[in-house]
Amino acid sequence: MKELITELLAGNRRALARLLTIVENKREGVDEALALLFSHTGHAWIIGVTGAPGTGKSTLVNALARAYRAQDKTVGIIAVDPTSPFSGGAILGDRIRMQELAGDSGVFIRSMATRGHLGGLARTTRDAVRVMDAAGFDIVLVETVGAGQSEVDIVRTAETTLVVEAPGLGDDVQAIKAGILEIADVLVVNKADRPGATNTVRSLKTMLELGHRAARNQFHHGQLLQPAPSGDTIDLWMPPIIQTVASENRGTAELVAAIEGHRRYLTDNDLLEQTERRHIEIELYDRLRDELMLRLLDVVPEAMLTDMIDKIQAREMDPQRVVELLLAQLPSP
Ligand SMILES: Nc1nc2c(ncn2[C@@H]2O[C@H](COP(=O)(O)OP(=O)(O)O)[C@@H](O)[C@H]2O)c(=O)[nH]1
Ligand SMILES: [Mg+2]
Repeated sequence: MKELITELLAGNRRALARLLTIVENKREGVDEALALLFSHTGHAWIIGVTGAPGTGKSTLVNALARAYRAQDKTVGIIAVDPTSPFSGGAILGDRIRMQELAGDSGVFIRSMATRGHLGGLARTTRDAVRVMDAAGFDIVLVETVGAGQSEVDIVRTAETTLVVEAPGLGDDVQAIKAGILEIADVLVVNKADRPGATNTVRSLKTMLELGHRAARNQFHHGQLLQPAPSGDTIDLWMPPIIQTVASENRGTAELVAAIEGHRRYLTDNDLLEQTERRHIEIELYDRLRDELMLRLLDVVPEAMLTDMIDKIQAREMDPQRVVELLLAQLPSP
């Protein structure tokens, strides 16, 4: 394993691919691998790209990757999307665009299966990002379908999160439904070549301004959980709305500038450390929760769980009592 990590750090792509497979399938040695590479992480700029299916996330990721390559930055891509053209099955035009990247040694693309169970997906993705980070990529782009809590969890650990909308996908604005607007650092209205784009922009703007005002009031009442490290009152970040036509590479430069603007906002206000700390906090709690659950399931037979559910339903026991009973099954340290 040590050897494999050494190869990864030296930029060996085969080692990278192998480690990603180990992480994705939770193969033996995964914990050791992650422990060994951890001290080499924390350098990549991680950009989460989320939104409803078909909004153009993969196309956008592709356009962004090319823009960053033009700046001579190396790019790792993780697509957590079963319909991703990165994982094949795409229509021809999309596949051709992807292939341009595939021949470039400064880009590495990995799509992840979504068969992961509850919460597992967020963890696996986070670990995969970490492998890419240790491999030395300047930028890591993570594409997820913003449809549920686990997808939101994934992007919660990105430095900059893009929420992608597109006009003409049925409902007005998908972000409200999924509740992902609040995690957006940059809002992208892709498919701006389609009718209705201006309306999408307008409704997003209204929602943003409402949210921003609410957050500001909180700030003024001193309730913001994490004030600026400098002690100053800093302006809250207002997510810009960028219109793009990803399939024609239009608006990409503006989007790259917006991402850079967000990065500068975090850096200039000394918010990077604080952001990282929050990410670590979230991760630690996630891992603890997962680990405790696994340990519990190790010692509690499934029949017992079923029995407890019966008892709760029959009103013979209340849920909290059951929790305590189950926890009592854990071996004491
Ligand atoms: N008209 C138009 N089509 C686009 C645009 N961006 C992507 N598409 C197309 O929309 C479809 C879905 O794109 P994809 O990137 O796979 O969306 P994802 O599901 O969000 O990853 C593909 O056929 C793309 O070629 C755009 O800006 N305008
Ligand atoms: Mg996709």
